[in-house]
Amino acid sequence: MELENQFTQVLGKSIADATRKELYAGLVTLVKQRMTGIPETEGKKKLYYISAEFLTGKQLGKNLINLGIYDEIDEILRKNGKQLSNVEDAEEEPSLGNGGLGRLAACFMDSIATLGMAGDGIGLRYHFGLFKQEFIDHKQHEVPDTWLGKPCWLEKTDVTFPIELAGKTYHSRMYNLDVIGYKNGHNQLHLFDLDSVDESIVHDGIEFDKTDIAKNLTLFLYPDDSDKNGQLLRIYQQYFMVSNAAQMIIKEEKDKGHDLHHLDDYIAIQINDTHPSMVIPELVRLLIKEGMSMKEAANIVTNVCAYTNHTILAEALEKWPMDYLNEVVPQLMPIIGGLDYAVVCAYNDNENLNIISKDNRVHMARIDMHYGHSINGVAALHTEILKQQELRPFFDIYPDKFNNKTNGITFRRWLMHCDHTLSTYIDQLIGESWKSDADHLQDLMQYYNNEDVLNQLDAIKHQNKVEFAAFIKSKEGIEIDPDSIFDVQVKRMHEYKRQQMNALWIIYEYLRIKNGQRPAHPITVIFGGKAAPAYYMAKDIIHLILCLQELINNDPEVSPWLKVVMIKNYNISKAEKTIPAADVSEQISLASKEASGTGNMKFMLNGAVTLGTADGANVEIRDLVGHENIYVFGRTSDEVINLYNTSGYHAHEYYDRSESIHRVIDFITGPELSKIGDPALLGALKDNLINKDWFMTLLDLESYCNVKETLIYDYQNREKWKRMALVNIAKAGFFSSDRTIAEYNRDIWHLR
Ligand code: 26Q
Repeated sequence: MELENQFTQVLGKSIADATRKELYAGLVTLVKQRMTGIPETEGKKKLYYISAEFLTGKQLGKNLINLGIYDEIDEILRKNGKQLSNVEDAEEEPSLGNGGLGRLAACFMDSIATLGMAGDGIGLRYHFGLFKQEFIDHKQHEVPDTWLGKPCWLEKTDVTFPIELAGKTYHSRMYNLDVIGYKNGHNQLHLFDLDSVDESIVHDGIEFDKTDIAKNLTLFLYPDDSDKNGQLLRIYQQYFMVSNAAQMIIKEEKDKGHDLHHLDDYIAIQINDTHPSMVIPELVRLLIKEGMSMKEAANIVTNVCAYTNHTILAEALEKWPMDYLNEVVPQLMPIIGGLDYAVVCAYNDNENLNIISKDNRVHMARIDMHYGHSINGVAALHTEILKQQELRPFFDIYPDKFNNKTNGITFRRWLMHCDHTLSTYIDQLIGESWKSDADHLQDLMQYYNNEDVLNQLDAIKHQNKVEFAAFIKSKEGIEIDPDSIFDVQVKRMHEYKRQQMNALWIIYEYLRIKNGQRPAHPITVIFGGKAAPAYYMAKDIIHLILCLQELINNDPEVSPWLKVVMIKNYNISKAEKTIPAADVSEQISLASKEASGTGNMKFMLNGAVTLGTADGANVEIRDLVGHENIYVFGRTSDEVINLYNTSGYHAHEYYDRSESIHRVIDFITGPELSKIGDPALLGALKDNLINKDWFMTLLDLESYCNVKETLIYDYQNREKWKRMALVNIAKAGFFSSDRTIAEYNRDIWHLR
């Protein structure tokens, strides 16, 4: 009753009379009031998680859950003829991340607060975040995502720091987002911006003048960096972020009366990939200004900073030309030069270790590895590859710095919120302790032979599929059958993730159905994901998928057995609707290329069965569920690495040798698809698959088709499938980000 009164009070009218927008605004106020009442977490030592991306997702539902009032608010709204999920839909989703790395940062913020650690996030307040994806003529188009509406969860503050960019001083502004943990903890996410940024300079989609820093600095996340001005803008953004971070941290420490000479007793900084790496020279610079020697400053910063690597893809390893840094951050260059000089002296000018390479580029990861005390990969296999291959020279000199931290996800959003029914049913079966100690999900194993429980889990999945089908009907205008297998591949579009392999399977299956060979069970293949604006091959893959969607869904001979759906503008809210409805989780990256994956964990937790390669965290999923509860195929990472080292893979040999691969590839430019799509784009894709195929699609295509056929056949064995689903849920506890964060703290941060 007390809560209902508070709600009515903030609304200023009765709940029954309020519109959806009013109810949303009222709940924002109510939640903020409640959060203010929770004291901010304090501790002797504080963590700062610096990241260019925080893909937080919508805040309302998560905050209600973490405050422990979700069910009560749900009930109050229901009583008044309203629906909480409907109110939640009124919130704009902040798109402050690309994908995995940004979402990981958001899950970590949730777990850090929940575990009662003092730990703030630091990032940027992008006005349009990542672009919003539209489809026109079966192609991706990018438009600005205007998420910064009112009411907003971000609180504007009076905090500002002077930031020097290209010799000019700008004044930043800090915005705060409250981070409330699950029934415990209160931290902040600090996002920095410039008041002068001008949204009106954006035109023709996401085009804008890249030279006017005062107006464009924080307009977008990772704007197209294929030209020089784009790259410079990235450097401006990165320095702006870390200079704010460093100044804020030093100010907080001084305010607390801490001795900067013992900074490493009081703070830890986690550097999320190399995007914030300039925080190292910036901190050294500021500590020298405080009167420290270069040597002492570098030592302290090394003890404070730790680096996480998220990828082995060469193109993602940042190496900025010295000229660019000289232009944007001249004040950092003497520091970076000094840090490099010490490395050159210590390691005898070993070119592989130098921060500044002979071609005058600054290797950002190398700054982190020399001047940080920890280097971690994000899954067991990934860390091994870093140690043995990609970062081998650094492992040789700093073996003790390397450690693994297998990624995790917050179960509050990825089960309690996205599948409330399943979550409540699990409570009934094993109690609620799994919500703060995820290993307890194992208790579900006692129901392995319990037909009632297996049927109930299956009924929940079916209901989720029915709701998802309605969602797809309303958003995409496509009718899909909840009794078909929902086979889902949702993630950023990238050649290494091999959405194109899934598309080739679709063609293969289409041709078989046309030939009278039907699959053992009807199947709906669901895609979702954005391509970087300048990544043509990824865009061509989207084009192929959209053309297949058009062709297949409109073919009455094929569509009862096979359908294709590409969800537009895939984001966190859409993930929350999609994942609980999935039967099959497609994790088919080329082995060795996906550092970890975190979508794979979300699907597992929601009772989908993985169809994947032995890559990233899939390996750990297999170890947990056992071979009989996962479908693994394809070459191993060792085999793939060997093929790269020996230049042993030639796609055209597969194309020439296998009649069925030949037919499938040729179909891309055949008459059926040429009528629908753009022959130039389809031709480019086909050409790439035959003559380049850098991520070895054709290498694994046959084994993929074979295992997928087995899977479809197995799906009919309902008892077997229901048990697989149960085992996947029960074994997912390891992938709680609470476990990951506890490990970061135990091995790296030592907060308490
Ligand atoms: C770098 C330089 C220039 C332009 C862009 C970038 C850039 C931007 C974003 C490089 C990388 C990213 C994002 C990487 C990312 O999301 N990696 C994913 O991180 C997840 C969390 O650890 C892993 O699970 C995924 O396997 C990994 O792909």
